[in-house]
Amino acid sequence: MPAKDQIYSTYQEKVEAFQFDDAVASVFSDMIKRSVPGYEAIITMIGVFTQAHAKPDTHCYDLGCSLGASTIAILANLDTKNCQVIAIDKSVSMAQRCRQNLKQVNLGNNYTVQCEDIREITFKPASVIVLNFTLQFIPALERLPLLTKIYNALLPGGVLILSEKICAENTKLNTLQTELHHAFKKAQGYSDLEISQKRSALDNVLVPESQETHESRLREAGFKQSQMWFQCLNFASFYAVK
Ligand code: GEK
Repeated sequence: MPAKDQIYSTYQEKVEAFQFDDAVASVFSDMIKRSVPGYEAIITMIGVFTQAHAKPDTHCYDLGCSLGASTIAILANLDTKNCQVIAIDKSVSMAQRCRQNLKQVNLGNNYTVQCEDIREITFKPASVIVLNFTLQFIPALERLPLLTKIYNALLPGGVLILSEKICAENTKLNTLQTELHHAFKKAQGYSDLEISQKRSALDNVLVPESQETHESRLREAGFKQSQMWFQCLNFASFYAVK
């Protein structure tokens, strides 16, 4: 059983900006499952996309890997020979815990876990690149340069899976989706206090954008084909093929 997320359960005089520190890393598996509707379905599908797109003598990237849930889905579904999986997270606590988790699941040794900023890495030729709820933490102006680097790193037929919290351009729909997301969190056992304190902590840290913004940026980065293949309330995942 993963440790229960109780980080925002007691009243905080001043809620600090959200950080991926050790307190968060130690409960992250529980936190993300109870906060992101459809998270587990997306992880399963990352395995399916990997089976369809991973090619021999290439690399698969999990950018912003946290505890390695997507990395594990990739490794468990690699039928291809000589395909190296690279999991990257800039949080020291996340990268360390990810290494421990990967050792435990014992899915071979064709992977590395790197503690780095994904904006600064040099990509190797790739067939699968996963950004599962990570782009939303990158400053808005740095998102296109990162997606362009990703497009350039992908080989023809390679895939980017991009999952994000999104906002609706229609204000009424946006309010409704936000309310329903909070209702989802309450149904997962979070209190009103936890929901509102976490929301304050994420303000200006997690910056969501609309479906339209994501799709036009994917085009600008070079992707001619992309599709929003998943949506549950204000959480979505896109599939873009080079
Ligand atoms: C999952 N993908 O379970 N460079 C590297 N890592 C970063 C950067 C950056 N510039 N910015 C943020 N991160 C995972 C979940 S969580 C999503 C991803 C969430 C890392 C950050 O440290 C954190 O571990 C992760 O991106 C985002 O499938 O918390 O909503």
